[in-house]
Amino acid sequence: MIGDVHGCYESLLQLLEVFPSSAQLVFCGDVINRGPAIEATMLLVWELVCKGRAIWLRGNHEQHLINCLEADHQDCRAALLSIDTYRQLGDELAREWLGRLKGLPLVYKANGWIATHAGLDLNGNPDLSIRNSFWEDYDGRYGRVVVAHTPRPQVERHRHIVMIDTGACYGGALSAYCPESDAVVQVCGDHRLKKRWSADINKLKEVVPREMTTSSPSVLAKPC
Ligand SMILES: [Mn+2]
Repeated sequence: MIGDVHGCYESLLQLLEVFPSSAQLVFCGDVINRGPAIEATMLLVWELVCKGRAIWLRGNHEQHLINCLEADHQDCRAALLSIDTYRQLGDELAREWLGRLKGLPLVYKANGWIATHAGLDLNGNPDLSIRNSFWEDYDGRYGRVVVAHTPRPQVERHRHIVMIDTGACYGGALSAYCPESDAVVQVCGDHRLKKRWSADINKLKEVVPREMTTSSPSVLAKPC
């Protein structure tokens, strides 16, 4: 499980170097916005999805971009221009991503634990922005829930909830958490790293397909 990447491409590259190519990854949403290299980050994560190595869950930031791209009135122009991803990609490229973003799942279910961006509502449905009411009321009935969305100084393991976002784009770390082993791996957020994303982005554009052609993510249903 990997917390909010938020365009921190360098951090994600460093984190991925830690894992063997057989590692099965789940991005817990909010891959986009805020950070310095959003398109490169999206392409890198999408490449992993296409190879069957990763699941990219939808976060509130992906949902907001989808909503604004789909709404077809003047108010949304201003909303779109306030979205970092839209400003970095431009209108045409952002709209090219719409189909891929709309295909992102809201929840990932494994054996004894599930993952979603922020939490579950009272009916057990994923809510991409929920905070206190989930933390206070969730009784573990759907298993342990791994969430991101709310940055913490460190990964927090609570009785029924694990919070894995450590604010990579705010000067914190980018964290990965393995629910089976309870292990945490962290790298620095992008603000401390040398930038090499601009050279990588053209290479990524050439090799990353726009549509997902494999059906292999089902292998991720098995715990690692
Ligand atoms: Mn979020």
